[in-house]
Amino acid sequence: MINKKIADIFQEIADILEIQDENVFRIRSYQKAALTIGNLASDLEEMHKKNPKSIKEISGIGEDLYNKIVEIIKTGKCEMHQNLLEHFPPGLLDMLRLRGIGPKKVKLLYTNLGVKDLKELEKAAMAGKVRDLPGMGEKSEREILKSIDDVQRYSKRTPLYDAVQDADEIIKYMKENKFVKRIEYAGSLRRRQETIGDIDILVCTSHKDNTPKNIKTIMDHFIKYHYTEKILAHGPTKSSTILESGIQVDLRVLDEKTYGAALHYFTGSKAHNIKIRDMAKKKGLKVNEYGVFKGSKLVGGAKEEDVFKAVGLPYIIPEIRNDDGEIEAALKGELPKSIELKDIRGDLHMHTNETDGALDIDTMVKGMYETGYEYIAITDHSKTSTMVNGLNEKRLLKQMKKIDDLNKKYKGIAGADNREFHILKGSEVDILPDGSLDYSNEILAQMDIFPASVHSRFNMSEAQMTERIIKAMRNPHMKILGHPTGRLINRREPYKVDMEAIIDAAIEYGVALELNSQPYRLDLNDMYLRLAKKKGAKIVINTDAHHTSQLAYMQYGIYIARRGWLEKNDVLNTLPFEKLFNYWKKNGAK
Ligand code: DGT
Ligand code: CA
Ligand code: CA
Ligand code: ZN
Repeated sequence: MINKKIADIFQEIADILEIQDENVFRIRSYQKAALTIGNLASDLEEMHKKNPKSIKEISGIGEDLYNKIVEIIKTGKCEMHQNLLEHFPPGLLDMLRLRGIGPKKVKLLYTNLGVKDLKELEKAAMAGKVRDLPGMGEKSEREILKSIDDVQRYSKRTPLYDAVQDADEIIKYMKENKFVKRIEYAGSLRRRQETIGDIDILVCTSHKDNTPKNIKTIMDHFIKYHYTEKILAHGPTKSSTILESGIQVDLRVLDEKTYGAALHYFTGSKAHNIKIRDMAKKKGLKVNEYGVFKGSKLVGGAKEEDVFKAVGLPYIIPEIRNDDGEIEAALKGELPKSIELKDIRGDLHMHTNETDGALDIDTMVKGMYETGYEYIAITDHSKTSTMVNGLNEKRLLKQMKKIDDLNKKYKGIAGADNREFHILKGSEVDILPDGSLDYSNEILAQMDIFPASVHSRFNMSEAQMTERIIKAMRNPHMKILGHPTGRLINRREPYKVDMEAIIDAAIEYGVALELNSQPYRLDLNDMYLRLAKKKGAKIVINTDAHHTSQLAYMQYGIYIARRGWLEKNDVLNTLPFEKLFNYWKKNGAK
């Protein structure tokens, strides 16, 4: 229907006129026309064909608007609209797509900050420049950043966590087809990269079922998936769609006889594949997505291991297939013995509804107990974080008392099933801009453990930020640096900090670096984790849970830890309770 197009053009005219501060009545007439046409039941093109006069009878459509409607029906364009666009930064209109941003706010942002598009606005908001404008504040600044992220979803890479939700759901749905013998994801998703370009799904059928007719039923089932927004390709063995969430899904169907070779190939990374292929060539073999070949004879490929075996390598986990040393390490027999979820014995960072968590302490502790951990730490925000109702000393001490009671209670429970369960007293203590911690040493000394984190003044210079954090690490009570770079995936850049210097200081002062498992943090990232390990720093993997449902985020921390080549020994919360505290006694501040 042409109505939508006409309504959109009129709305855009109204928006531009409003940003340009034109006559209010003129603006309103375009706005009203856009609204009316948008809600019109009959098609304007049809009306024009049958009885053009009937268009003029629509309320609010005078001679001038009528002519424009006819112009758009005939030419697809409106000259006045085109003229307006020519003298107008086009990015300003994108800003109108943000929640809570109308033409008035766009004008405010444009005239005061000179921002001409979403990118410049994002930069200004991240630098904290938006909050000081009249009618804005910290909250609207945050809202703008969040909204920019939403708008850009289509063009941006999807965070791992979001892609996994989509992929798991579609896999569950695909299993309804009886020819699907095995189904799993490949590509960057299987390698657990922190963001995903598109989802690659591989379906394996038995050899007997691998007929064009059967495969067609799989493909037809796939494109009928309820959350499909667009079908990009619908082929005999490969189809691609875009889901409502905006992410693309590529699905391929394979025969069990060569499934392993395909799984290896489509897991990538591309650079890893190329190196494997070249190694095979040197051995007189050919490796590709169809199998391992000697001449034209298929000599392997049912299992992924066949590919590695063919080139004389042990199995390499997907998370490190990035051609940044894994093949060399495998040749030397020096692959990491990668950490696994079951190695984790405790979680040392979580919040309750005393600050910004969703649940009370009893519920959080109960959820934690049920995970089977040996120890947990309650770490609500400290007093300077007033926006999240950070605990002053009085409330903190009261919470500590409550933890004493809970420990007594759980000792009873733990006694029954003969397991250890320790609830530790802590806080997520703000590292203040001057590098001091948000409670006195006297208070800090009463805590068992606490991550200390930067939550304010992100815009310091690199030297200042590095100095700030290192000064905090010199505090003899500090044992964990929380989310060390402060980044939020797709939403907020890390603050500027010399991470190598931080890692060195962490080793010197016996401070562990946190791997925060919140899906949009994953902070430290894989690259820094690998550097930290190489230098000899210790890591703690925490969930920073604000709800019991977030305890499951530990898995995401583990994915990233594996990508960072971490082993059990690199991660302190794989230690039993006594050993953990002995470690800190021995390696604590000097
Ligand atoms: P993404 O989707 O951008 O997050 O990253 P990937 O790694 O999932 O890349 P994608 O979806 O383009 O392709 C999936 C895998 O297929 C990739 O990891 C390796 C393999 N692959 C794709 N193109 C090539 C190629 O030209 N050569 C080789 N050797 N492998 C390729
Ligand atoms: Ca992909
Ligand atoms: Ca793909
Ligand atoms: Zn925090």
